[in-house]
Order: sequence, then structure tokens, then C-alpha cells
Amino acid sequence: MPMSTATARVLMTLEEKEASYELVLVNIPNGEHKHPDHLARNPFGQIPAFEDGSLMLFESRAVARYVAKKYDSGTDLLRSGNAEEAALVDVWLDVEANHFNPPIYSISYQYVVEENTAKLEKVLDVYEERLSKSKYLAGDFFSLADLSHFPFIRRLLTTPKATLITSRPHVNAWWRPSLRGRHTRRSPPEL
Ligand code: GSH
Repeated sequence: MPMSTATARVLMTLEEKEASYELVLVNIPNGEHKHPDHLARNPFGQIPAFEDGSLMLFESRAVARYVAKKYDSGTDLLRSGNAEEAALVDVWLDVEANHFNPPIYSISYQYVVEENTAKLEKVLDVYEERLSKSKYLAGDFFSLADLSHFPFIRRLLTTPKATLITSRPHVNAWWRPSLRGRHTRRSPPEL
């Protein structure tokens, strides 16, 4: 289901790499993600699950890295031709998974909102400082590290906590690709 933030991470990566793909819906409200057929694709009974020929993967960040590595086309999301830039992409991908995702996840799903708002404030203060020095997280280039944040930022912006993003000028300019002069080449699925 493209409304899933983890699925959106993979879809955005496929779009950036201009890869052909088929999105197969797993009906979560009907419990299809817990059926044996789906558990064979993702043993944790979650979406997304990803198939490429005989290769089966799960965990959206691992899938996104695989897609970004596999295709030469589209945006260079990993900067693997430059060890220093690639290391910075890795740093900010780990920051997303370990510092950014836990509090924004809880806020978006309305769990322990105030405690996590305070945590996310601190994380976003680090981002504000970082993004005042470079256009994107890993440097002056758009990478998988930026992309990996956007599904949850997009969701947070539909909640009363949107000001966490909009009150920080550099963070707010960062998530909106149009402000950076980037334009989607194709229309992605409605997230
Ligand atoms: N760490 C996993 C990833 O990045 O792929 C998280 C996947 C995840 O949380 N998927 C959610 C899901 O399948 C949808 S966004 N929820 C249903 C469930 O956990 O039963």
C-alpha cells in the first residue's frame, strides 16, 4: 500500500532511479500481510516486500540501498564514486533510522506525543544547523539520505505538529524539492 511510509521510501527510490516496477497491493485492513504467502516474502508480516527475479528482500532501507546500487540510471543516490561523499550519505541514513524515525513515528501515530515532540525538536535542531551549511544532508547533492526522510515528513505535515518542520527555515526548504529546483520526472503513485 503506497500510503505506508516504508513502502513510499522504496517507491521514491525506484522513481529516482527511473526503474520499471510493478506495485502489488497487500491488503493490510484484510490482514493479507499475515497470510503465509506474504510471510514467505516478509517473515515479520509487514510491508513492503520486494521481489527482483529470484531475489526476495524486505526492510525498506535495505531495499532502497539495493535499488540505488543496482541502477545506473536516474539520480546518483549513494555517491559511491566518492568515498567521502558516500560515507556522509551513510551517516545521514543512519541518523534517519536511529534518531529521526523513532520520535516522528510515535508522533505520527499519536503515541506518547509530547515526549517524542521534545526528542524530535532536538533532532531537527541538528538538521537545521546542518542544512544551514549544505543544501542537503550529506552535502550539496541530493541523496538516498534525504529521500529516506520524506515519507514521514510528508505525513507529519498533515498533523498539528507540522510546525516542527515549518518553523525551521532550512529544514522546511530542504524537504520541498521544488524549492531546490528539483522536479519529479514522472508522476509517482499517489502516496
Ligand atoms: N522496518 C520496516 C521497513 O522499513 O520496511 C518497517 C515496516 C513497517 O513498519 N511496515 C508497516 C506495516 O507493515 C507499514 S508502514 N505495518 C503492519 C504491521 O506491522 O502489522
